[in-house]
Amino acid sequence: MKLFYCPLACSLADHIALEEAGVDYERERVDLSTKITATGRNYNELTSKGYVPALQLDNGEILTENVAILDWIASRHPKLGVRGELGRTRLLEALAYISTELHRSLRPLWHSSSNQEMAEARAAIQTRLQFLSDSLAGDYLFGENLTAADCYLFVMLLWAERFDLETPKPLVALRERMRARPAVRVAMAVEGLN
Ligand SMILES: N[C@@H](CCC(=O)N[C@@H](CS)C(=O)NCC(=O)O)C(=O)O
Repeated sequence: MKLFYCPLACSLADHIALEEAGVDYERERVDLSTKITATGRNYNELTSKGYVPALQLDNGEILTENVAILDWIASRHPKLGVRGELGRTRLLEALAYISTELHRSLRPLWHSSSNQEMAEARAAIQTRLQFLSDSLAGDYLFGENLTAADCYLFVMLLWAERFDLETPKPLVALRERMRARPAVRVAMAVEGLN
């Protein structure tokens, strides 16, 4: 299996989840400006979506979308999932929220946007971070154990830090807790982020 990633992109969430799962996998960097991978492949031929992450399974199939990839990893490595009858649904609920509400809101900060777009984005992000902070069930989103949703949230918190966004204290603590985890340190070191 091979993860296609770009440093500090949202694919870091999947990178961390694979490290946390302790699986054997390869990774290949993608230059998003040229769409050429580290081995010289045309990334658009791998996925016409042209964005990271993509996870190539051992049978050659390509998975895309953070929600799907993180859910796939958690389904195979239940320590990254949520326990209980509604566990998978709750995990998907959190992944969908992070993807569609938070990740999406952060986009204007990465691209040249008007002052008004920036201000609206910052306000939306603050509301959504507060919601997530209020829903923390312990050290992590679902309690004392890290799940695939925390991997995704962590990347959004790194971006919030990068753009100097006001972040509720419990989420700052979660970010630092995550940053100290050996698997996170490995993924970040590979991406040149330490
Ligand atoms: N819907 C996709 C969006 C992924 C996405 O936004 N990837 C960004 C990096 S965080 C990217 O590769 N952008 C480059 C591009 O779109 O050309 C998902 O949730 O996985």
